[in-house]
Amino acid sequence: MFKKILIANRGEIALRVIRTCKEMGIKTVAVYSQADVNAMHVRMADESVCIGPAESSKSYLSIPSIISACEITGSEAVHPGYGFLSENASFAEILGDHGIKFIGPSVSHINTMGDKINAKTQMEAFNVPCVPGSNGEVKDIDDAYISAKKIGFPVLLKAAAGGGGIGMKIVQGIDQLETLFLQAKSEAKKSFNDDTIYMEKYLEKPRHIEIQVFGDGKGKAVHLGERDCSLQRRHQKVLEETPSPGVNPREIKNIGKICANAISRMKYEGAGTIEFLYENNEFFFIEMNTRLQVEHPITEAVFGIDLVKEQICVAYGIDMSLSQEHLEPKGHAIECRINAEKLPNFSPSPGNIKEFHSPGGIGIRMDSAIYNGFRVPPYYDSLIGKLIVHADSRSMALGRLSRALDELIIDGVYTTVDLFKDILDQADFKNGDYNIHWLEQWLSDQVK
Ligand code: MV4
Repeated sequence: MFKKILIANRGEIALRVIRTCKEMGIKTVAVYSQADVNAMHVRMADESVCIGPAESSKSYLSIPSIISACEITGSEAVHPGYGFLSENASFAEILGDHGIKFIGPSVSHINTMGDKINAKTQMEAFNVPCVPGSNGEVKDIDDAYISAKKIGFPVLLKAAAGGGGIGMKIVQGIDQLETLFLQAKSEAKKSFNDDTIYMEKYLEKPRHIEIQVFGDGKGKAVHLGERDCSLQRRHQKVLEETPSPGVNPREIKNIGKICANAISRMKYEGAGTIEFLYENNEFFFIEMNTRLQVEHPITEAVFGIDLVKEQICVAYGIDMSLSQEHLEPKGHAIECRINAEKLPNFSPSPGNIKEFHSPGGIGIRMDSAIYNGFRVPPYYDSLIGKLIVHADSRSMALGRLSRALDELIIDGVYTTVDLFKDILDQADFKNGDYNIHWLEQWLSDQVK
């Protein structure tokens, strides 16, 4: 097994990875920016290396600094966590050139899935159902008219280099097509320095359902059910749950099998997430993420596994311990993302944590890197913790979550904790009756 792993991340996910490494007897190296000198991941790791100033671009995104940190410490592998360099193919490639193992999929899989058109083409080739669309780039306005006519309005223009909703344009009718196509192109150029645009049928009220997959890189692959990530605001997920209250287990088994087959045929290595929109009992592939996701703990809860341990094992070349016939989800899990943010605008609320008390008891997992006296820096994203509950049924999980939120104390910064108490009181949420627009609609009704 690896003797030493460097974690190229910060916050709760750095701790998450360090915990598994410790349990496996692997030494850990933390990297940190000058703003994170007192961060918990630095204290928890066996060694630590300062990799630059506060700004991410000069520290957590600095490939040369991280390579140097690996060489100085003799790290054999790097876990990238999520965000930062986790889906950066050049990073994975340069690590490889230095004889350091990137804990994640191959450079070519990261590249393929990073281009949303290639990702769709690849998935379609493996019989994964996709949103009807342009089958590739929409090159010019003539092309746009032809595709829109074939697909039928409303259509959605997306950037091939995109994801996260940047540069997306909903086109309701033919008279708006030219303007919005040119806008989409120029926004994509500005954001990604790549103005490649494609087109899809716009689905009006879908749920966002993602399937967790895992492969050994040699053709063995499994799926680990779904996560319903429909509750989001401005493309930031707020709460995730599994199983989805809107999809039945038989449908999940079907789509899961299709996903595992695709992962097997492409010889994908490690953890991945295949994202779908789900409407009128149908799944439509939109994107694949080649990283471990923020919300992976709800999958770990219902399957009783450690995804980071599995990642490390396949990265080292040990035979995958997961097998589909032994993977049966149990109960219900929900994650709340605790952000240092002030409502109603969700504006970042960095500052000093005066008091932090984590909830405990049966079925509670609190993943966080804050502590009493910790100063939440203003430079990074505002996630300061994740509260995950697991119980036998959805209604018991809701009761457990409500209890845990009451126990949780975070003083000194504004947080999203009270938002979850309000969401739990809504009949639609209790009934599992929501789609990707529900949260924003409800939030805007609140303000009125
Ligand atoms: C869509 C869609 C409707 N129809 N594609 C938003 C971000 C990007 N990852 C994909 N997104 C969407 N793609 C088609 N063909 C609606 C969205 C979308 C969305 C998707 C998932 C979760 C929340 C969302 C919020 C608004 C729009």
